Amino acid sequence: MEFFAEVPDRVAYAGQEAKRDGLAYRVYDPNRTVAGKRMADHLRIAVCYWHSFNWPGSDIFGAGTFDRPWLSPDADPMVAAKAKQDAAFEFFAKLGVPYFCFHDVDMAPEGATLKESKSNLDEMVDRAAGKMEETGVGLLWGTANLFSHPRYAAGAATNPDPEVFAHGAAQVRHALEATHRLGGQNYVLWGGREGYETLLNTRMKREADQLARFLELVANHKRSIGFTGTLLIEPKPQEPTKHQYDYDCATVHGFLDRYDLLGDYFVNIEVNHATLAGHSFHHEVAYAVDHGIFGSVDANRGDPQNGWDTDQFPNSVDELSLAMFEILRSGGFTTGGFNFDTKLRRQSLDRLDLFHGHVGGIDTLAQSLLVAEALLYDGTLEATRDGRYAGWRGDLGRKILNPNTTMAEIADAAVASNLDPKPVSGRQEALENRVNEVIWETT
Ligand code: XUL
Ligand code: CO
Repeated sequence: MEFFAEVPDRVAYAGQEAKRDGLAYRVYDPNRTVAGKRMADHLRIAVCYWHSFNWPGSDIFGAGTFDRPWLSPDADPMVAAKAKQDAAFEFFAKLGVPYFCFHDVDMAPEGATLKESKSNLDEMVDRAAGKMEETGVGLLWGTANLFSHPRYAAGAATNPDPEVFAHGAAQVRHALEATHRLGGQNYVLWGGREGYETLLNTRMKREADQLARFLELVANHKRSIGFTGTLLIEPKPQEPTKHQYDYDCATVHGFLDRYDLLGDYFVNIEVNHATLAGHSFHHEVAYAVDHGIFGSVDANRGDPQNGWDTDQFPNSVDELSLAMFEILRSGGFTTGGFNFDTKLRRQSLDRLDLFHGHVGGIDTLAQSLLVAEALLYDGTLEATRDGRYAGWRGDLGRKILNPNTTMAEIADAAVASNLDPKPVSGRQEALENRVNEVIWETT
C-alpha cells in the first residue's frame, strides 16, 4: 500500500521553471557536473529513518501530532516495523536520494531480551536488503541507539556499571554487523549519554578511559568482520547530558590522539551541534579538514534564538557555502555524505510536508555546492590565505621551523637584523564582500 500516494513519481528536477509550491527540485540536478563530478556524487544525500518515520511529533510538553499509523501503541511491533519500512523506502525512492541512515531500534522493535532484539533486527535487516535491491537506495550509515532506554540513563560505555557497558557492546556489535550486511558506507557513534549530569558523583578520567576502551573494541571488531566503511564519532556539547565528552571536533581530535585512536575514527559533523558548541559549522568543518578527521555531515541546523537542538531543515546558503567550500577544497567526501538528521516542525501535519522539507534542504545544499565551486574557481580566498603566510616559505620562516634552530638563535637574529615588522590589513570586509558577490552571482 502506498503511504505517500499524493506523490505518484520520483520528484524531478525542473529548474527555475518549477511551479510555485510545486514539488520539484529547482537546483538539485543529480547529473549536473560540478567541479568535475556529478552533483549527486558530491552531495551523497541521505534521509534518516528516525525523525522522519520513528518520531510521532511529540515534545516534552505534548504528545505526537503526526500521522504515523505504525507508531500506534496498539500495533503489533513487527507488523508495525514492516509498515514503517515500506513507507520509509517509498519515501527514499520517490525523493530520489541515493542513501538512508538508521539506528537499530528505528528499524526493529527491542525484544524482551538481547537475543530477541537481535532476531527482530536480523529479520528487518534482511527485509531492508530486499528493499534496497528493489529501489537502488544504499546505506550511508548505521548506528545503535544507546541513549533512549532507561538502562543507559548514566551512559553506555561511560556507565559506572560494567554490565551496562557489556549490554551496549552487544548492541553495537550487532548494529555494526547489520550495517556491514547492508553494505553501509560508514558506522556512526553518537555518545548520546556519554557525559555527566553532575560532577558530585562522577569520575571523569575513569569514564574517558572506559569510552576509549569501547572505541578500541569497536575498531577491532570492525577489522575482524572485514567492514571497510568508516567509523565516525558525532560531536555534540550537551543535551541530553549537561556535559558530553565528545564536545566538538577539537575535543574529539584530542581524545583520539590521547588514546591512540587517530586513523580509526573520523567525525560526523552536525550543523546544529556545531552552533550549540558555540562554533560556526564552517569552523567545525575547517577544523576537521585541517586535522585529517573529516568524515561526514548531518545537515540539520538550529534556530539562532534557541539554545537547543531544533534539527531544522537547512535553508541558508550563506551558512552552508563556506563549509561546502572547505569540503570541496579538500577533495570532497570519500565515504561520507550529507545526512538529513532533520525534524519537521510539530505542526507540519501533511504527508507532503516531509517532501517539502527535504526538497528545500537538498536544493539549499545544491545551491551551496554551486557557490563553493564558484569560490574555488574565483580563487580569492585561497590566494589571500597563501599570500598571508608567504613569509613562512622564506628564509626566516624556514629557519624558525627547522627543529635544529634554538630560541636563542631566533632571538639573536631578530636583534641583529633590527626587526621591526609592520601590521598588514586582514582585509576582512573586502573578503566578505567578495564572498557575497560570488553568492549573488551564482545560479
Ligand atoms: C542527536 C543526533 C543523533 C545522531 C545519531 O542529536 O544527532 O540523531 O545523529 O545517533
Ligand atoms: Co545527528
